Amino acid sequence: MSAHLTDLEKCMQTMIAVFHKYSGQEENQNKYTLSNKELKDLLDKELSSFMKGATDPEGLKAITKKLDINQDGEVNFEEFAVMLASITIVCNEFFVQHLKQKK
Ligand SMILES: [Ca+2]
Ligand SMILES: [Ca+2]
Repeated sequence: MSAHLTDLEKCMQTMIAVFHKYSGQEENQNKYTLSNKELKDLLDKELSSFMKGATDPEGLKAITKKLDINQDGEVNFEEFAVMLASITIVCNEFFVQHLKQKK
């Protein structure tokens, strides 16, 4: 099946797979949301270049607070997707700036 997916479809599949890989790490906890610890692990391992220095305890607290739209203390997939979208938008802005400078 995955052989027929486009790059963008694969990207979405990866987002979902990565989220669930970390959201289910803690046994006896909610398998479908990220706790603080699971979020830290995910950011450290999967977004290490983009999140440099952001995962110290204070930085992480600030990130979680911002992400936790429904304020249940955990990050669900919807909240995670919003975070990825925000980071991607910032990356695109850098990319466009870079292209404009090239002219
Ligand atoms: Ca969890
Ligand atoms: Ca939440």
